[in-house]
Amino acid sequence: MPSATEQKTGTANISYTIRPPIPPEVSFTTLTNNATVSGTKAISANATDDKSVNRVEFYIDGVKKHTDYGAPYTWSWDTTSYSEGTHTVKVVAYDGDGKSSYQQYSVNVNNLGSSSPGISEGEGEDAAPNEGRLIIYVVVGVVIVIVVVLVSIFKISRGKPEEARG
Ligand SMILES: [Ca+2]
Repeated sequence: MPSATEQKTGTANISYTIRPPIPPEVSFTTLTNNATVSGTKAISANATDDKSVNRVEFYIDGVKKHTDYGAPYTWSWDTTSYSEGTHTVKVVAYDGDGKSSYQQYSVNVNNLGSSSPGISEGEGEDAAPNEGRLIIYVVVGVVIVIVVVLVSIFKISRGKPEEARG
């Protein structure tokens, strides 16, 4: 049976390798671990894959807040709606095979401390009095000019009768 022999030979020569899907890699690009954040913080991630990255998801304290389907993978996190103190920020990248990987950092939300909000309030308090002072200076200046002019006119008008008398 020559055909059966051929089939056996053929089968023996076939070889191939099954490779498991390779998960993507993801990392924060603008955030550092244990960073202090305030206001609106831009969270950016770099994601790569052997085939293609499907999406990157952004999590705060384990709650998904945003999904970005195209690079650059970014999300603006409004930290003012979160309590002061430690929170976790996580980015998860998925590839087309459903494989995923993540990176997670701890950050310190500080919107009430001695950071930028306090400084901006101080600038605001300084700005208004400066405007008020400027107005006062202008008014005082105008009043002084008017008084000087009136005094001059008064002296002239007093001087004339004296000259007329003398
Ligand atoms: Ca992959």
